[in-house]
Amino acid sequence: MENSISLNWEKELLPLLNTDFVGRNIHHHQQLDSTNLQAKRLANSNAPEGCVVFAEQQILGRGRLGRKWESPANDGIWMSILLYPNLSPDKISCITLVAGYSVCRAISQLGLEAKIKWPNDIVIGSRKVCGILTEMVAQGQSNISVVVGIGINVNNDSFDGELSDKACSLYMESGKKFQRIDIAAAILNCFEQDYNNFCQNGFEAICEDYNKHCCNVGRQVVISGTNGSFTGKAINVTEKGALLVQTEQGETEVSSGEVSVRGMLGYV
Ligand code: BT5
Repeated sequence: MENSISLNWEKELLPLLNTDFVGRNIHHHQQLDSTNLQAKRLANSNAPEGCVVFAEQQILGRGRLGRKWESPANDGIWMSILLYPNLSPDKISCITLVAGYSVCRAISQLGLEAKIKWPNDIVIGSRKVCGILTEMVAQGQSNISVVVGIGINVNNDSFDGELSDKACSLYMESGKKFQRIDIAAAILNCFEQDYNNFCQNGFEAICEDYNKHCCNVGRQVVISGTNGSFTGKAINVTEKGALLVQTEQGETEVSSGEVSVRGMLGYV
């Protein structure tokens, strides 16, 4: 079993990376408010692109729309990647999808059947194992930094309260405890590949494979956004990263901003 307190993340993680820039600069903390907040602070001090912030525990772990992300000590990977993309704002929202795809690929390499729940969750079966929160920081007129926050439950034994039937960990799904550093390295390696591919060739470069890994495709879904909710059948995720939904009124494209998607009968 790993002794997470004594792990020297920088020393152990670097040899596992095959990246050029992602994870080449590592900040590891025992406790933070939120790795996303810390990465934003680093953006303001011009930290290098690809630097990654890890925390053993987050006190103010955040989800979208002010929701809370449970980040107990030592059981999960709570990390944020800092990027300085040279992309238009509509493309920047696809970075969440790219990161979800990378996490899904990395978990699949462990032999577990992870799926992407568009736009920002990774599930195993019908439970959430990972959530992604991408945030933008504007610096001046033209400089934009993006922080990709990834929370993945690794060695948790169980979850309480509202998460008890909604969340899972890699351990709960496989019966195996994992070295978090190996999983973090696999995610960062996949992410750099996918992110470079996306920046050079657009979301269309991964779209077909993304759809194969997306659990919403072909299902009845409830879409909830700031303007209320509607139901329909998810047809696919388009080359622009939107969810194409068949409703009684016809087809509509839902963009990945602040929407939540649920199944008709439950979370997936
Ligand atoms: C997310 O939001 O799923 C984005 C989560 C991002 C977390 C990472 S950890 C590193 C970085 N630093 C941060 O502060 N955040 C990022 P959303 O789609 O809004 O889902 C939030 C919902 O997921 C909550 O309302 C709960 O229902 C559920 N949830 C909370 N903690 C969970 C956990 N540990 N595992 C599974 N589900 C959880």
